[in-house]
Amino acid sequence: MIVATAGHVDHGKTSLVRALTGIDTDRLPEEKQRNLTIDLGFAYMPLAGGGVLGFVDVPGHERFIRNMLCGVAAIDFALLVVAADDGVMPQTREHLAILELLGVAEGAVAITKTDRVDEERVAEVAEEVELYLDETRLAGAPCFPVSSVAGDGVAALKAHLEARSGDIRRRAADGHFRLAVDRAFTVVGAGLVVTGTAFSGTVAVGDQLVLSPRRIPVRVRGIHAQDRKSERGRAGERLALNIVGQSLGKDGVARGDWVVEEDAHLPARRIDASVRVLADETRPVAHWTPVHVHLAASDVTGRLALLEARSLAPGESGLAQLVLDRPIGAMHGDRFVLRDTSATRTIGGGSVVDILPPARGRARPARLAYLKAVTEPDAAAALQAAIDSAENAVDLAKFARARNLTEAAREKIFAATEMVRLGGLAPSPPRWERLRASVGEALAVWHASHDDAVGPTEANLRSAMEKRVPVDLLKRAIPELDREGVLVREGARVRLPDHRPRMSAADETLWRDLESLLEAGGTRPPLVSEIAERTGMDARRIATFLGRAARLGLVVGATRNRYYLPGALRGLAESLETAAAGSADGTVTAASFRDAAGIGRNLAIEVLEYFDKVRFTRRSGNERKILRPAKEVFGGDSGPET
Ligand SMILES: Nc1nc2c(ncn2[C@@H]2O[C@H](COP(=O)(O)OP(=O)(O)O)[C@@H](O)[C@H]2O)c(=O)[nH]1
Ligand SMILES: [Mg+2]
Repeated sequence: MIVATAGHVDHGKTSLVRALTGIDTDRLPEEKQRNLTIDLGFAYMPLAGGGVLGFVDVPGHERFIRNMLCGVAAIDFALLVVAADDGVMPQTREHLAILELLGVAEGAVAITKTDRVDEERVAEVAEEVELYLDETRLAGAPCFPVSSVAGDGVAALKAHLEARSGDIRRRAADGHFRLAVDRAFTVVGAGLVVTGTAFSGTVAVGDQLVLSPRRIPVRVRGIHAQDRKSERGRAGERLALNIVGQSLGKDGVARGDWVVEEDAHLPARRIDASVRVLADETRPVAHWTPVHVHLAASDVTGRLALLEARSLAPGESGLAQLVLDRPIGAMHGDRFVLRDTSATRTIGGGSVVDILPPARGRARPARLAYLKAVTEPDAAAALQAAIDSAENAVDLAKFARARNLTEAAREKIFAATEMVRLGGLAPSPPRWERLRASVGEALAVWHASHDDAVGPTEANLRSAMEKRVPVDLLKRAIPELDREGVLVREGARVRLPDHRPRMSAADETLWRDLESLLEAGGTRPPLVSEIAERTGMDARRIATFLGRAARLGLVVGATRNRYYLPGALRGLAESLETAAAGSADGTVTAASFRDAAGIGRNLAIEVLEYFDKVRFTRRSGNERKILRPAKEVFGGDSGPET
């Protein structure tokens, strides 16, 4: 368990940590000289049960709130320190507000300096603190009167912390490993060491990680977990990682960086979040207000884009996008605090909802519906809600990445979700039904007005649909609709399964003549020019007609000058498969194909080039390899589009 102190400057936080652990956390010379905590201090207390209690001692002075924010970013337990003589002071309240914004729900109160006042005063301060706590998650936290000087009450507080460390549920170690760096220094003989709290996942010596957001690869050479040498570390622990990396400069790492698993490296400059304005702010917060965003150990400036209203009144919450001046590491569920740009006041805070917003339309109704759905903390429930409320479909990969879900976790959640999976896109079953029906309707309407054509292209189909479907959704839906028998794909076109294009009477007559010529030619059909010679017709007219016939799926144009009946081409493809089967390594040469097909060398080469073009085969040197079965490329009752 990690305990952080909180409270006004000079109220005895550092003294109390020393009384509990024997460690003076004010280690900087300036801190000693001024008798004032400036930066975070760390102390560890071994527990009887074998565990270790970690303490983060934070500065109370308002000038160093930035450091305080870094210290309390990922703690399990807050120790609110209030001096019995002073009572509640400005940073008592501000720290409490920050703990509340960060969602800290476990804690205790220490009323310090009891040696300076009488019992009545202690009770009075305890009551005052209790009132403030009442409106927070820390309501009802136990109160311990202590004197760090005389030692009174310290043992009782210590016993309470020991007891609590056993029953506070450890941060779940799922997700990819993420460590928020709060210090970096060089140790003689070891090299670079970074310290921080692990937000998620686990780490082991030897792991390859990246320093984010700059994406510098590093390797873990050694680990200290809760101040003890260890082979591994996990979420919720304070870790010191000895890291090495090729492109790791000496002063390459700073507070605010992350050390993460590659998959958790997702620097974000625009972060969608749910934001709450502190109730004691005096004015509403307007759209596009400049802010300091404190998230984990990072502190970055940016703007607050409100998504639901023009402003948020004190005490109000709403969806917003943090538009940052530089990218930071963040994941769904990370908490943050907002301060004003002169960094003198805490305005509010909130939690990250999504780190992969669309390039445009951040406040579109469909987007807001998605954000509202995925605000839900439970990933499975969030996904189901997002799919159920989606106008179209949910991008599964984006959902999973923004929530730092591992491969195993995502598959488990996906399997339990009611949805239709079209690759990475998932509409709800009812949405899928509607999409299927509207594709069917659009095709029927299209066929009715284009009865001489095979069917519309995807783009034609999309514009024919009453309600425009997103391009990527339609693209992924078509293969599935083909599988389900709703439509048939013919090259770039689609049609209803029972649709047969009709020809004009003139074309019908022409077709009867040409079809018999092509049929007679078999695997060696006559060239367009030869057909023209034989029939005495204009070559251009024949070429135009055959082009039309190709769109109807009656013929396939292997070149501009030669058209095959689909069956003839399928026959040639099967000959090629035979030739391939007969060779040791499954490849085909022009000669082996020529022999198997019984056609001339030049024609064989022409056909092979066509096969390459439609990706039935791939050429490398003198050989060709089959990429997919002939049945898949040339199967069905009409040939493919060329
Ligand atoms: N009499 C008395 N003085 C205390 C006690 N705790 C802290 N102090 C004094 O209060 C001053 C501030 O204490 P410190 O621990 O630095 O406060 P912090 O700023 O909250 O960390 C120091 O001079 C301490 O010696 C206490 O329990 N009794
Ligand atoms: Mg201090």
